[in-house]
Amino acid sequence: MNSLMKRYEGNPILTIDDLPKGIGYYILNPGAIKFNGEYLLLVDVFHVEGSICFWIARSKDGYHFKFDPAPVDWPEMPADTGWEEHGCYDPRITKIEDEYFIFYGSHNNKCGTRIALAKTKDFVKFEHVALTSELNNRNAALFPEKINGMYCRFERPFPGDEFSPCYMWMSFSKDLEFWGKHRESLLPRPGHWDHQKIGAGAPPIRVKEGWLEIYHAVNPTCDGSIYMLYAAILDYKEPWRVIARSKYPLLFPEAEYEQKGRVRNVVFTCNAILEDDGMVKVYYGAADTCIGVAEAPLDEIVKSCFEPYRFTLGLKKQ
Ligand code: BMA
Repeated sequence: MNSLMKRYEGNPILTIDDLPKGIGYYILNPGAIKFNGEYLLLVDVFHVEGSICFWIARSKDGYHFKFDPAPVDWPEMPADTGWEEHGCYDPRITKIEDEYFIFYGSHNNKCGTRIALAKTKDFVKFEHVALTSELNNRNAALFPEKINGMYCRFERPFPGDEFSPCYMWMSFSKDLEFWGKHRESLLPRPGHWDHQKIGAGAPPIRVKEGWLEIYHAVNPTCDGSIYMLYAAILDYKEPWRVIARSKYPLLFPEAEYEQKGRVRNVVFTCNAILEDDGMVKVYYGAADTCIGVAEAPLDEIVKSCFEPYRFTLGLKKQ
């Protein structure tokens, strides 16, 4: 395997078989957080009825997880939003003070996806905060600190289909409800695996060099897309400024459970956890079917962003 991150040998750590029989077909792309001494995954479950909703899985050691007996009691979308939610997916959890904010894709079968925000203090009671984007936007990841006095997030507007080029933007908000001051941030890199389509992975992690962003890249092939993970270092005060970027993927779908499933060749993350010993754990959906965890020391991930190129043909030096 060539990926920088090391897969846990017990992967996949969760599959649909860990839920009671008859619940669903696939599980994927969990939000991940440490809460009250437990690792907690907020998992997308594709139910037998066709909708997607969240179930929590818990673990003491970060590797052995057990699902709660029932799905999360997710708040109904308020009628005054005028938006009917048929599924919620790809939750990204950010802790700010004593609250956990969750940006997720709010799906409507007739029109598509918008970014919604929910919050919780205890992972039992969840509250709707706002519907925070127009149509065709997702992959929102909230920074854990304000930037110049404003909440800041990544977002990823897209043209509506799954195949056109698109990339990461940022927007800002005073109240988490209304988002503006949109600006470009990470762009695709010609000549790299991330030359076509990219989006936030995990909410950024504060590092001494600035912010570490683990993002996903989508590479088109004649036979579907390959989803992989990359890293970038962003300026602390002006995070739209890219300081360095990994030259090769942190995680590329090389394992069988990442290459075969509902959507082949996918590793996709929504949260990374920085451990006290300096290891980064990335929980990820594999082939849109099951969940794995991969790890690497933070220092190595950061270092990989600053490494020089080895194969330089036509590559942009960023
Ligand atoms: C993205 C998202 C993810 C999914 C991935 C691969 O566009 O929709 O939820 O895991 O595609 O299918």
